[in-house]
Amino acid sequence: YEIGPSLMCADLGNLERDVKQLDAAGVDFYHIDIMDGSFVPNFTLGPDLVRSVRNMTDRPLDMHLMVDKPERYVSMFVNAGADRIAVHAESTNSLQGTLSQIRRAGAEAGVAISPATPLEALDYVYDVTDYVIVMTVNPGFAGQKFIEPMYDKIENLAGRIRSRGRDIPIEVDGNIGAGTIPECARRGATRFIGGTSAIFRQGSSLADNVRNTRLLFDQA
Ligand code: S6P
Ligand code: MG
Repeated sequence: YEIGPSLMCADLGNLERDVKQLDAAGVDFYHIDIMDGSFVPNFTLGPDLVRSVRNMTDRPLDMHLMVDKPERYVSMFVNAGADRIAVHAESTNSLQGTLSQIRRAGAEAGVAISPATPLEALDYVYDVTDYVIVMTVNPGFAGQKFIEPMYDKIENLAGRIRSRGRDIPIEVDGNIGAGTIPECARRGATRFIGGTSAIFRQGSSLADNVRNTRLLFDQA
């Protein structure tokens, strides 16, 4: 199991301090949310911040593009230092082409699917998909509540991947914490995004939060 903090939940005024502490605590990767105020009604981070984070850590940078027509920005984020780029199935008319474009640019290609999007959206792109992000909240904001039917969706997706004989990690994003991690893991998720519900919980240190989050994997 892997854990990746969601940097939109970090203290952006002290980002380097947070990243150093998280590196020392042994996180596996960093999740960076990109929003365009159109695909989702919010704004977050951008390529300049990705470039700064690239200079702070060697861990993989896992981009989550919540933007319309993400094919316009693939090279921008690869040049900024992204290792993995996930685009929303709902955000592009050319999902197959965009995933291929990400791979050609030298990054791993991910598909993110919003809660109401059926798994059939993935049917014809498994061969160009390196990982899937199952959104367990509606994209746009931190601090939301887990959408319960997503447990079945994770399990269903894990079965589809297995029946195709593929090894495609399932990443879960949204209210991932003590109340949801063990069940997500039991259903087949292997990568966990830690936001305000886990890594950035108030009242304890980042190191303690990372340690406590990892302990949850033992309950799976
Ligand atoms: C939401 C975004 C996520 C959030 C994460 C925050 O649109 O894609 O990556 O940063 O959900 O975690 P939490 O625990 O506050 O939901
Ligand atoms: Mg995200």
